Amino acid sequence: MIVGFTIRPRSHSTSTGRRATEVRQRVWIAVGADLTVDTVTNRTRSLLSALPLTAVALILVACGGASSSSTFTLPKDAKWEKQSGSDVAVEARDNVFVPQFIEVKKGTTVTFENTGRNRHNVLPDTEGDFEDIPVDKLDPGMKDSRTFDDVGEFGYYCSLHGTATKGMFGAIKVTE
Ligand SMILES: [Cu+2]
Repeated sequence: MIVGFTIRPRSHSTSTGRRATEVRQRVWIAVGADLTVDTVTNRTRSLLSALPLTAVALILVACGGASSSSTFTLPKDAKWEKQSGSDVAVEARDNVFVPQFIEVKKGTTVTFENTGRNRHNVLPDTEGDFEDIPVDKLDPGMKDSRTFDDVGEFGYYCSLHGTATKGMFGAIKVTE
């Protein structure tokens, strides 16, 4: 259930000595337990006021876990191509990514460069795995980079010339 309550801090003086106007903060917290506002004791109240931060932390942990467990199924006969260095390049040609399936170390920056004549973009298979590179940032001759700090396998594709599994697509395997 959802519990809403109001924190009303005691009036206090500001550094200029004027009385600060009372600030009302309304905090809504979703809790599993069947709490009602009447049963919220002072102690529970202070516990609850600490909750939003905890909730945010938990959400962040959950998101981090999701991206690091990303996997990608290599097409039959395809292999990961190991790349060395902290900066590696992937060309967006007409209409294929080269090299298509790369393996890099955590923290590597991958630069996508449009060396073709067509417009291309780079979209992760799983939204949010890394930030999209939109078409207007990857016109012919342009390049844009993304840094991969999480271990996992991140598939991507150009939505103009492919899908996550066909045509203009590729993947980046990030290892420790
Ligand atoms: Cu394309």
